[in-house]
Amino acid sequence: MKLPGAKKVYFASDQHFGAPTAEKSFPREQKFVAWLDEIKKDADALFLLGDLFDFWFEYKTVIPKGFVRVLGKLAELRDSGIPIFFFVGNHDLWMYDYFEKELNIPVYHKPKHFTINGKEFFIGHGDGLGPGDVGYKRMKKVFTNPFSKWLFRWLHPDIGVKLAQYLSVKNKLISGDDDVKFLGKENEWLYQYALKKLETKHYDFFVFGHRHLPLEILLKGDSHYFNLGDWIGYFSYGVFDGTNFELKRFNH
Ligand SMILES: [Mn+2]
Repeated sequence: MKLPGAKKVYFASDQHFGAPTAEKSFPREQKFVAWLDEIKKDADALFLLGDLFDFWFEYKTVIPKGFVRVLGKLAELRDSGIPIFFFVGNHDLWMYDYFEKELNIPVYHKPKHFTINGKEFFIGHGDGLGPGDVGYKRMKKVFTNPFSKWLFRWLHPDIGVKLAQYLSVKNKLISGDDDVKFLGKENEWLYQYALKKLETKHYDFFVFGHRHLPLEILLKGDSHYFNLGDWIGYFSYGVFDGTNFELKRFNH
């Protein structure tokens, strides 16, 4: 996809709204809404790279309660003409067409190549890419299996959503092993993944979330891998000004 004239493009991921409880998540949601208000002034596009919700599941006619402020603010930005792109994370992969129909925001289930102002971007949440993460990859097969999704859909939402919240917050089953310590770039799966990807095609920027750790790593030549961090402890985001990509933190 091409965004030729985009000179101020924002990226954020891993807000995990709803966790650990709705009450505790609320100040983070307010902070994120304040950030959206801020970027509304000059954003040419906004990329949300997944795990916006700690758990999200769309039934045919029902969505989970809550998140009204962030959904409303996204609607406001979108309605004002700012393109928004959503990549699902491992916590909100059960998205269907609600964002597309209600908010006019396309939802991507796989990483995608974008050309923005002449720069080549490879963008995604980042879960399950590269070597390792074996436990999570096994769980992802269960989560995305049509039969298990069908079974879950027929559980009453009061039970299903409670169960999923339990599995996410208490059990960490949805996350897999999310170790937020930096263990050197050689041990970063997404670094290895990006390096491999560069062997077949040139990209200027690989932008992922999932890691909950803001990272800027030089790959090869002038190709970089950026990880957006999160909105739990870092309140970090990425901004592309048409030439350079930079990680920043929102201090409100
Ligand atoms: Mn996450």
